[in-house]
Amino acid sequence: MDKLTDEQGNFVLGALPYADTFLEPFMPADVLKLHYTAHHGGAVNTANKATGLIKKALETNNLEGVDYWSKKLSLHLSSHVLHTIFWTNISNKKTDPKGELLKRIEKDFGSFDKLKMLLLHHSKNVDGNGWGLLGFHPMSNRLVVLEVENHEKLTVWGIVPLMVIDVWEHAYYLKYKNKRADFVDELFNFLNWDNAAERLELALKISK
Ligand code: MN3
Repeated sequence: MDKLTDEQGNFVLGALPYADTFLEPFMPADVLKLHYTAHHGGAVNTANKATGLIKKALETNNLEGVDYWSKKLSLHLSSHVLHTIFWTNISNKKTDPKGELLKRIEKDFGSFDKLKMLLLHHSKNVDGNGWGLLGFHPMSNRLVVLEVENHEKLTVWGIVPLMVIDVWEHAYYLKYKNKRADFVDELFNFLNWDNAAERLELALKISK
C-alpha cells in the first residue's frame, strides 16, 4: 500500500496524501512542507545516492567506501519507509482502533489505554532522535511497541510498522521547541487508527 520506488526501481518521494494545510493549526503548513521536502526528500536522495555508489563499486570491483554507503542506505531507506508511513498515519478527524486491531491490542497490551500509555512513553523517551512505533510481528503473531533510535536502530527483524510517531527534533522543534512530550500528546489526537487497521489487515493477508 506504500509506493517507495518508481518503475526503474529508484526511490521516489510520493505525493503527500493531503494538502500542506491539512493538519493546521496543530502542524503549520510551513512545518509540514519543510519536514516533507527537506527531511523526507533528503532521505530519498541519499538512499538513491547510496544504491548508485554501491552499484558502481560492484561494477568497478572496488569496494572501498561501501561500508559507509551501506550504513547510509540503512539509515536513509529506513527514514523513507517510516516517513512514507507517518504521513498516512495522521488524520484531521478522530479515529479509534476497532475490529481485529482492537482485539489484538487488548490481547497483547491489555487495553487501548495501556497501549496508549506504552506508545506515548516510548515516543517521549527515545534517546536523541527517533520514533515510537507500534508494529505487527507476523513471525510471532503479536503486536510490539518499539523505541526506535534514529530510523533503523532497536528494531526487530520482520516487524511491519502499523503506527509510527516521528520524534526527531525536525518534527516538532519549530513549533514546540524543546517540549517533545507536548507534541507527542497532541499528535496522539491526530493518529489515524483506520490506517493502522488497514496495515494490519494487509500484513495478516500476506503472512498467511
Ligand atoms: Mn521526520
